[in-house]
Amino acid sequence: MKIGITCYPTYGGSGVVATELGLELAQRGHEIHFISYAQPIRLTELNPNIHYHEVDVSRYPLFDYPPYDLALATRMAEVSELYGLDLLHVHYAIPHSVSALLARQMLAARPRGQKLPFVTTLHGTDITLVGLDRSYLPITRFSIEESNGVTAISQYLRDRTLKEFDVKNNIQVIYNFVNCDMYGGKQNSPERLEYAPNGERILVHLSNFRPVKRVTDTIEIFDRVRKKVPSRLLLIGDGPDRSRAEWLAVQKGIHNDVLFLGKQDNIHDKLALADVLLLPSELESFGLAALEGMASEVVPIATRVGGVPEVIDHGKSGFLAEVGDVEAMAGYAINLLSSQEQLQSMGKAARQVAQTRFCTSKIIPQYEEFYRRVLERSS
Ligand code: GMT
Repeated sequence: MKIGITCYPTYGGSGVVATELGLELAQRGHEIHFISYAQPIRLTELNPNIHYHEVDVSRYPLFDYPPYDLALATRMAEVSELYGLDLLHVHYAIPHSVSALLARQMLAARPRGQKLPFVTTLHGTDITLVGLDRSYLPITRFSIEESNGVTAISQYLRDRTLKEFDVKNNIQVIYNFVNCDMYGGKQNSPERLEYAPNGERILVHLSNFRPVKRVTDTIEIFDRVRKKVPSRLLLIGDGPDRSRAEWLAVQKGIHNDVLFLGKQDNIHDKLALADVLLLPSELESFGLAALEGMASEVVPIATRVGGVPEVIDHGKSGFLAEVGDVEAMAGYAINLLSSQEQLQSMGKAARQVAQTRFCTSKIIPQYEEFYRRVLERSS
């Protein structure tokens, strides 16, 4: 199939999922065309089946808000016509789904009347936050209803979309996935010594440092853990709450053991160094970071929110606590990090879950099958 993929190219789970999906599909012989305003951060691999089309948003003094969604729709239609795309797959409803709808209409109105069905994948805040804003809700609902196929990355997100948007579509749950060959089990990498020179335990947090991630809770948890277990905290990513977290670490006098690594390309290498992953978010529709940790035998300690319980089985493949309960999360980490045996067996159980339920080999065929059904219905 020839598939156009649109996503936010910056640091964020939906862009990561979209890019990894494109890479996996390209490896399976599909022709993939990424259409976005910048090259997706994880699109580093060269592959003859992968094309990238940049959307140029022209600026004009009259435009206080340059109309990206219109430029995107135009590029989607143009690329689809030039390369004969079979369908578009947009990740994150706002505004991508609306642009895809416009592109479909533009092509249908041409003399040759090219069909361009589109699939929308809902990722989380497009529904739970942004989509519920009154200024976006009606158009988001409309573009979801107009989609030729809709998927959600967890049962939680599907149910919430049906309830709060009252859409009539069938929404299929296709879980996020991880490449279990790339994210591997533990090795005693010499790099670990660079971060933990005295054999300390390593905790890790990976996010876009937005308020919903509660990054300062990771500092609070780590502060408690560090008092009981010699350890260090690696923070991967960047975003609005980074300086608050840095300040808190300084105020607590633990900043020498809290390492802010910023945005990283090879997440799998860094995750493989850690023992425990902290994900104390206010809300996660899935929690991709937890899954990437699990595939790397890193035990996740997360909040019992949204779709996270669909990924982490409390007490078996990780631990869950209530939002803000830093005492409980620290307690789980201290117990786990104090027992090498439990740490190892739980790390292996976590990887086992990633392998059996969320591996690319399981999930990518579900997308292929979904596309086939959309194409059949639209032909
Ligand atoms: O809202 C965000 O955190 C951004 C969003 C994204 O586009 O990166 O994340 C959502 O999609 C991820 C990938 O499917 C999920 O793993 C995250 O749980 C989800 N975030 C939220 O629901 C808050």
